Amino acid sequence: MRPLPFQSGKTVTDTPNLKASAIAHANIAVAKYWGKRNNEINLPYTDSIAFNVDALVTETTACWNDDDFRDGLVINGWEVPAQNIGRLQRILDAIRQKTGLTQRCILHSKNNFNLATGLASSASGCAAAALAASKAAGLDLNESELSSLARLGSGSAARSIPDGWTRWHAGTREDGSDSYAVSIAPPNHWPLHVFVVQVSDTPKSISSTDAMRKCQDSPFWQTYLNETKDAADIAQNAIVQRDFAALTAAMHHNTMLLHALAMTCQPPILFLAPKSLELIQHILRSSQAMQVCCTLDAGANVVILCEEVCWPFVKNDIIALGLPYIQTHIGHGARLI
Ligand code: 2P0
Repeated sequence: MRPLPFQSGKTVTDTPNLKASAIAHANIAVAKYWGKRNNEINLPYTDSIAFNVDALVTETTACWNDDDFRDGLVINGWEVPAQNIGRLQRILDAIRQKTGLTQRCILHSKNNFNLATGLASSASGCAAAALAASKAAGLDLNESELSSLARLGSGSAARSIPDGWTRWHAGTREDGSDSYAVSIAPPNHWPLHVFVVQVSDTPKSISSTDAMRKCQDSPFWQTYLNETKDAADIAQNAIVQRDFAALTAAMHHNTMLLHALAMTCQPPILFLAPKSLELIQHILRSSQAMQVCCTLDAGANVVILCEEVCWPFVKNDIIALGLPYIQTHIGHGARLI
């Protein structure tokens, strides 16, 4: 990456028209999305369930203009090389196709958390980009259309569009028009505390996209698919009924299935770090006595959910391990600012 200014020397403030800004939150899956029936437009095999994380935010300004000869992305003040913006390109191309716009789009994005450490920065990034760029292009998409648009950039971004707890319907159509996320409960439905524990700040050694592809060659792939086919229904019931024991069982089983599957790839994919395991062991022990559970996505960082009365104990466990953390709540969906 190289520093600003962008190649034309212009900043987005030079072209005030066709401009909009949006924010979106990262989301963490309770029932995971893992494996694609279509790699080009990110269509999953199974439905997934997630919650938005209030404290993990991407803010993006999109500006369409005639001055740049190609689309561009600037993250936290650094220009991303053109060859690395393929995900966003799919979103922007879809907007051009819908609107007939011929202009290029420059996106300026700010994350308040580390990129590519398994904390779903591509989800919040693509969701904020889809909302800002479509609005700036004059489109007024409904929630499911926006969720589908965000999905083109990164599958999990579909779930950062709706509010609170979300379900991404895998859909069955080839064109993906029925593959989008909806809210199953607002953020205040269940006042749980969320701890995002930073076990590692080093980028992942493999992207989720590549890891998913490799997992389909594991000897346990079919077993994984069979075992997870009802995971979204089970997780949704637990959330709707605010049944913490059921949520714990669903989340722990789904997390371990994914990580066990990854370990059975050749060569093995190990997302966990020693500190992740240490913290998981603490949480598994604690979960026998209080309402606390945890999950990891495709990285070493651990995300913990607990009931209001438990958070001081959970916090002490994390502090005892000397790990940095963010304490937060279930977050809202993407919105214009
Ligand atoms: C999830 N993950 O449900 C699962 C669990 C990681 C582990 O969705 O290839 O970055 O861009 O569609 O969305 C991460 O996958 O992958 C992810 P692409 P994405 O949250």
